[in-house]
Amino acid sequence: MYDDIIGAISTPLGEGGIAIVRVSGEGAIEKINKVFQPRAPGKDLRSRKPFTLTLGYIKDEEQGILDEVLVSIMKSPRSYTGEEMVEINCHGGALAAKRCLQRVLSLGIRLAQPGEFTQRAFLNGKMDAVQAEAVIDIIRAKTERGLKLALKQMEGKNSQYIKSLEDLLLEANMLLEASLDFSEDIGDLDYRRVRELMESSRDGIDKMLRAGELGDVYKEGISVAICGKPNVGKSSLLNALLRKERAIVTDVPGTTRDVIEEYVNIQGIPVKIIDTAGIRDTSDLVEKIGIDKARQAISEADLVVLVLDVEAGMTEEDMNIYRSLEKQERIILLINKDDLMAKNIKQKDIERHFSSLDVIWASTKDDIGIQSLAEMIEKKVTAGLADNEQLEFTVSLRQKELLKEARQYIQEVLEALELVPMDCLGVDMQNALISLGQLTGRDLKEESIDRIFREFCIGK
Ligand SMILES: Nc1nc2c(ncn2[C@@H]2O[C@H](COP(=O)(O)OP(=O)(O)OP(=O)(O)O)[C@@H](O)[C@H]2O)c(=O)[nH]1
Ligand SMILES: [Mg+2]
Repeated sequence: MYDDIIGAISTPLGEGGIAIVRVSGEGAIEKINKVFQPRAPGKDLRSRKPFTLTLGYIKDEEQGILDEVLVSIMKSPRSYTGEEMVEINCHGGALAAKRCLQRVLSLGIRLAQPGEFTQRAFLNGKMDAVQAEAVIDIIRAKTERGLKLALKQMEGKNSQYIKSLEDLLLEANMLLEASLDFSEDIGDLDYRRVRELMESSRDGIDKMLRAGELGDVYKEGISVAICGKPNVGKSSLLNALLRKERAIVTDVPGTTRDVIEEYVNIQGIPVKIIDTAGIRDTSDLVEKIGIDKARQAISEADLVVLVLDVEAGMTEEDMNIYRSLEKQERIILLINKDDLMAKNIKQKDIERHFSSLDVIWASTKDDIGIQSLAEMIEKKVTAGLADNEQLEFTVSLRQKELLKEARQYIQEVLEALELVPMDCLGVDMQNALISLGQLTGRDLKEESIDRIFREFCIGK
């Protein structure tokens, strides 16, 4: 437990109905009570039950009213941080909340550092490190799906799974140690059993890493670049995906000059859609710069939608653009303007030139193929990642590093199992257990703890 009391505004700054000033630490109620005047007589904060709300006023230095507030109190250990807590609901708006906070700080309460409330929750055993990291993911979630994953992590789904992997290792370790200490009594080590245990913990780690990659898609999102020659309907496609007229659309080839980026939720995935300038040979300086930027954006995108125009037909320009694209597996071919009568691209042309690509026939004008494109994008980025056991995790970079580390140690034990003396196996075994322990935070060093919470905002 800490011996000082911390306070901060936990709601975003700016105009709003209310803001919350959060205070945590032993003696917080006593402190806040000094500047609180209940509206109904006798409702002194010290005499109130935990989890009750009290209406009243925060008083300024001259005993005048600073703000009308609603105060909730919580007692240790039943609070977010595990400590005694007070939450003051004051009026929102840049000034009102700040003045309330200043009054609180004038009582000798220290301004909380970023993430300090959650850090205290962690150090007081209210949550483990994996759960604490989930708090950041919850705050930053961009889609429903991302939020759901983060909530699962916070409930302890990852932690339980890691615990089950640890149990496998612990059992293997126990067998190793027992055979070292009491080899006369229990006979030879059951290598097969140790191998089995270690392999299933390694496979469990792999599963978690794979599921984590899928989780990343929903958490971090992906980028999709739309490319093609001028006038095929790239900007129209951007607008259709966004369902708003974001980019200028005209029948003049070379309309889009700059790279346009917009975010949209596609099947629960946060997707950055990038509309680019039509690629062609040109002497126009501005257009040339736009085309260079287009090429850059296309090379960096996770997926690329190559747009063709069914009326304009397939030209050398299209083929050149296609040939300049790297990594076939990230390309989706979209044949646009399929509403038009003039079909100058045929199914057999596609089969001949683009047999390896996923193809969508579309009309941005009639809203045909747009939903198929959304589904195709989801399918492509989740292919091979989806786990049939429905293990859904988000795995932070820190967790990923530790999982890989643990996996490496396990692998070393497995490779050496029957070849080296048993007491040499113990070190790698211990290291694997330490790596897993650091995941949930049990064996976490102080600097790693600080690193986790530095990412938070003040007030969380
Ligand atoms: N009939 C029909 N016309 C379309 C369709 N999609 C786009 N167009 C028309 O095609 C023309 C070009 O559309 P844009 O979206 O500006 O094309 P672009 O690929 O962004 O063109 P640049 O920015 O010049 O490279 C416009 O006149 C659109 O109205 C479609 O599905 N059907
Ligand atoms: Mg355009």
